[in-house]
Amino acid sequence: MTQDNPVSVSREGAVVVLTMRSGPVNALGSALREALRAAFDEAAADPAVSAIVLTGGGRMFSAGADISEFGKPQSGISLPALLDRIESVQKPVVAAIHGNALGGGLETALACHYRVALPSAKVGLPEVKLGILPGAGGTQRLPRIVGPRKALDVIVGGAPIGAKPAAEMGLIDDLAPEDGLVAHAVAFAERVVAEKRPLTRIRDRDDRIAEGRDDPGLFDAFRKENARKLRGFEAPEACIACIEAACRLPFEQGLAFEREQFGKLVSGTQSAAQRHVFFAERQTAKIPDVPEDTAPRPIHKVGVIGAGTMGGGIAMNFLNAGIPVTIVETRQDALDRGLKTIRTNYENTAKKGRLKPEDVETRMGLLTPTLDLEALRDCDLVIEAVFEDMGIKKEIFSKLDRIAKPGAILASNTSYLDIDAIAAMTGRPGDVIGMHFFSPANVMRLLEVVRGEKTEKDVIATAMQLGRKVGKIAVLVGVCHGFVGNRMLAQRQREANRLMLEGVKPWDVDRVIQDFGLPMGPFAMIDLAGLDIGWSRETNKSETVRDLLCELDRRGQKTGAGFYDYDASRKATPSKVTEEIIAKVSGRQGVAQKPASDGEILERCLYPMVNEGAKILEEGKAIRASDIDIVWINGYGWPVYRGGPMFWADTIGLPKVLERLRAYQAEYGDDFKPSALLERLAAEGKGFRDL
Ligand code: TC6
Repeated sequence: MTQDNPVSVSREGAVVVLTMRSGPVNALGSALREALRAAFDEAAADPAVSAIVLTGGGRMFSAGADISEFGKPQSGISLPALLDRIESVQKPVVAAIHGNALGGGLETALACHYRVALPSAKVGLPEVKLGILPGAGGTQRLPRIVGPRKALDVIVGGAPIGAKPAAEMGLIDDLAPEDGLVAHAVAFAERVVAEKRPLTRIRDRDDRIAEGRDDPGLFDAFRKENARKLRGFEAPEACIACIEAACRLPFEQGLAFEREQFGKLVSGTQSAAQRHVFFAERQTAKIPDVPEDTAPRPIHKVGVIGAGTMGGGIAMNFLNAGIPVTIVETRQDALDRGLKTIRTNYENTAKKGRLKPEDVETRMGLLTPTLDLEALRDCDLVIEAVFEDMGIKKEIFSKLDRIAKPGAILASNTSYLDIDAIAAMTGRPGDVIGMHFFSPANVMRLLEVVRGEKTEKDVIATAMQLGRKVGKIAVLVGVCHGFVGNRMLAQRQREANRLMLEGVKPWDVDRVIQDFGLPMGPFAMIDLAGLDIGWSRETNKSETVRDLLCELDRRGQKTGAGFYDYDASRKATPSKVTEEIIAKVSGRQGVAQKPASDGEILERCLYPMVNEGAKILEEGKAIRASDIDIVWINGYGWPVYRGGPMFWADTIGLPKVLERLRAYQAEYGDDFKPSALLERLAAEGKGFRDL
């Protein structure tokens, strides 16, 4: 075998050990599949070989099919054909699993006659998250070992499971000691040979699928239970149908059904979108002028200024990761309230069984509350999370400049304000950065890391890595009003308001946006956040719908009414009062009343966002279009199956987006003026993907 053969072969007595060695995750690309076929053929044909152990070199067994090959012409043996070959070998084949066996990786292990794993290993079928299904027999083999009910959880849920619970389900035959996987698997294989055990093929089993035949209602029950979570996604239903088929059809016919379903999904837009998101998430970590080996500054202690909803949520991220936090407030009652909220959050998580009761105390024990800003002097990172007032922020940063130790990173959680102006208040602007968390900050995955003009590279590297360490997806953005997420959101809000004044009901705008796949529409979102953010009775001009709603104390969900009326369980119903207010304001402003189709509502709300995204790229405020997609998916609930606003625009085709923007520009003016980048890409027949 040549040196770069992705399968290495060794012998332990009469047992052959095949080790996959391909890239960081042993993705089953065409070269590895071909090499496995050759190695299995050779070992099967060699009379001196009694059994075969298949294992992975490096960090894991295998992360599955090579995702980058999907949507391209296939070369070499297909994965299903390879697995047929492995299953038909007339000698025991034992998979020896460490790290991960995911997707096609686990399907490969399921085609082996036995599976041995380290207790620390994880197995799973996460294909559904890529908008596809386990298309190499996984939907047919898994239910035959674990039963259809568990198979639904594993395949439709997509979350990996530990080797121990997998062993309890019968998915793993034997657990090996952490330091002796291959030796254990070889001994296992030798025992199978010595005992002359018949070769078990999962395809031949049908005891476990009886559960699905006896209780066919279990599939509909599962559909109903998960309807909300699965709304809009195509792959989960296809997965369920395949598992149903496994219970109903002979193995070969079930496989054929699975192939057909897989083919439809893999060539569809949803899967393309979800694969785009997989790679886009990983891209965010790559910053062209900040080399990957840039040494981050050590962060042993974090300071948070402000114990309100934001500050408390931010602090929890670090406490959860075991990093001590000093939290500062200006008044004792506000500090007490903030601490109580954090404790209650932890206690509620513990009640749900997601946190050990003793961990509540461990985490609270890492938190030091204080009214004294000077207490931040030993912090390696200080995050300011007070309300959005430039004057106050400037004052805090000039104080921090005096208090914080040299080298400490000074961050602001501002959602809109100019980081450079804040940094200018210090004598160390290179240490200043924006860390914009999204509310609730302990839950939302997005972190916009805002790079100021003078921010040092190692400060950027530290913020990005720390974000990932505390479980966030960190995206680097530049200084501009609202950064990436809120800057684009403002476009949608402006157009939603315009539609409203033209007589389109807020609930119709919300319905269209929600049907598109976002968790809620613009008006429901304002009701949730509170209409009075940035509004006060003193400065009220009674000119806008919001002013008038606030005057009536309709400040959103928290007051039981906003654009909608809310009952005690916060269920929203359309409001006549709101309708009257809208009619009054639009009458006063002389806005012509004009109905809009659902299609127009969608275009007018979302195309200006895409256009703004293009301006953000033009100005270099985001590194790449896919970073914008990640912001919208993780910060605002943009449906993953639509791949983010920029990917979505590509699927529509930029010439069409451009043409509609121009049409709206003719009617409504320059709010719809297409960006130069959009014009250029459309003219060149390109998309954001080509940047
Ligand atoms: C399938 O199997 C379908 C079967 C049916 C067929 C008929 N392919 O995530 P990391 C890359 S579908 C190609 O940073 P970690 C990744 O992009 C597949 N590339 O590492 C990154 O590249 P970069 C079902 C892949 O340790 C590098 O490897 N399987 C694949 O944080 C390192 O990855 C899955 O959905 C792949 N399958 O996490 C599992 N996987 O360095 C997908 C990774 O150029 N993978 N890469 O940026 C994962 O969830 C994670 O990679 C992990 C390791 C948990 C395995």
